[in-house]
Amino acid sequence: MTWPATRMPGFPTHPSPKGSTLTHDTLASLGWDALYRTEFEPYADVAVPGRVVRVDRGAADVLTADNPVRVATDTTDEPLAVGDWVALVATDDRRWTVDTVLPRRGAIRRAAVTGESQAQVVAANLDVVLIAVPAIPEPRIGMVERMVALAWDSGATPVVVLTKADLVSDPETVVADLAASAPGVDVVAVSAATDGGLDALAGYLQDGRTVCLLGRSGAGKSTLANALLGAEHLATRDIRSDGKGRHTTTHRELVVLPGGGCLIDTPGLKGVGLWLGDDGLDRAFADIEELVPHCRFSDCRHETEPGCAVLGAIDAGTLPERRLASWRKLQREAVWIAARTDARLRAEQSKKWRAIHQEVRRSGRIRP
Ligand SMILES: Nc1nc2c(ncn2[C@@H]2O[C@H](COP(=O)(O)OP(=O)(O)OP(=O)(O)O)[C@@H](O)[C@H]2O)c(=O)[nH]1
Ligand SMILES: [Mg+2]
Ligand SMILES: [Zn+2]
Repeated sequence: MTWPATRMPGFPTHPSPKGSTLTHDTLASLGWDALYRTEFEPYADVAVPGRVVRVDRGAADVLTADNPVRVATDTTDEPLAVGDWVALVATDDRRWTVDTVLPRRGAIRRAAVTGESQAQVVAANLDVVLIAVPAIPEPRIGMVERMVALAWDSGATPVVVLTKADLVSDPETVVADLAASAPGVDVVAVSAATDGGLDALAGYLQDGRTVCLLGRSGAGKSTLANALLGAEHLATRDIRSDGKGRHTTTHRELVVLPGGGCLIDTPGLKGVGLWLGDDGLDRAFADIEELVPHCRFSDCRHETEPGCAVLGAIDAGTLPERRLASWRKLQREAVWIAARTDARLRAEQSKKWRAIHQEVRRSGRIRP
């Protein structure tokens, strides 16, 4: 590993392409593997591969095998996301631009904001999502369930991290509550204040792996990231200011950990407007999904039907009623988000076609 753990100010803007002698070891530490190499093959003659570590308005920082570089992004068709693998080409004025974004293996996405049909990508190509849940105030289970679903949806493995464990006398109880709401998901208690539990995270942070921190504002994400970095690299909330409703972290950033692995810190998520797909929901509610095939009727709605295995488990006390309520709520939300996105997509398409028809009528032909 040759990359410094912190971002260097004043990046050189021009790495020297070395063609076939690229030090793929450095890229491997960032997660570059045989499949990416194959996907990059068509560009290999003219381009160098790199990983996006930070995106600003109009520009992004990209790590390449040689140098970190800053690239203009106003030429890319699709907005870049932190974690993207890109092919960079040199321009005439000896700068670099993004030629293509290699296919994303998965991403954390936020549902479309007003006027857009496309989901916004929070971070791409993740192996693990650490869901930061502070011990105080008392965890909101619904939010945790939602983030677990979101993480599964991204193709990554979620891990629930109880942060600020030093603030409660019985973190084990909170861990048990969280575990009940996240079946099949590891739950780890940590304290950045005492460094307690940090070694339990080491197993997830390995060379070549990408780990993303997710959680509401003030959950302790950047503090945890700094503890893992062993440096005060990321800004954290001042302990003296009450900081209510304020986001300390304002941009997403990928940092390379000294012990190996890439860590992405993100600004606090409010939870609403997160993109939810069916796959993520099915996995986050695996305890309910397992029961469904045992319902007497294949179209059981788990409401009043006789022989319903889900209601049976609630009666027997093996499934908390709250889980069924959460599942219903998030399913409704997923349906709503999908419908809204479809409607926007249709509206945009019909607008495009109207414009084309007008153009055809005016000029008698379709412009190339
Ligand atoms: N007691 C205690 N306080 C902590 C711990 N970790 C973080 N904090 C405090 O929690 C506050 C918020 O921490 P941040 O790391 O800035 O939170 P964040 O999740 O990055 O917040 P945003 O960037 O706004 O999303 C700070 O005042 C930290 O000092 C911990 O392990 N124990
Ligand atoms: Mg932060
Ligand atoms: Zn049923």
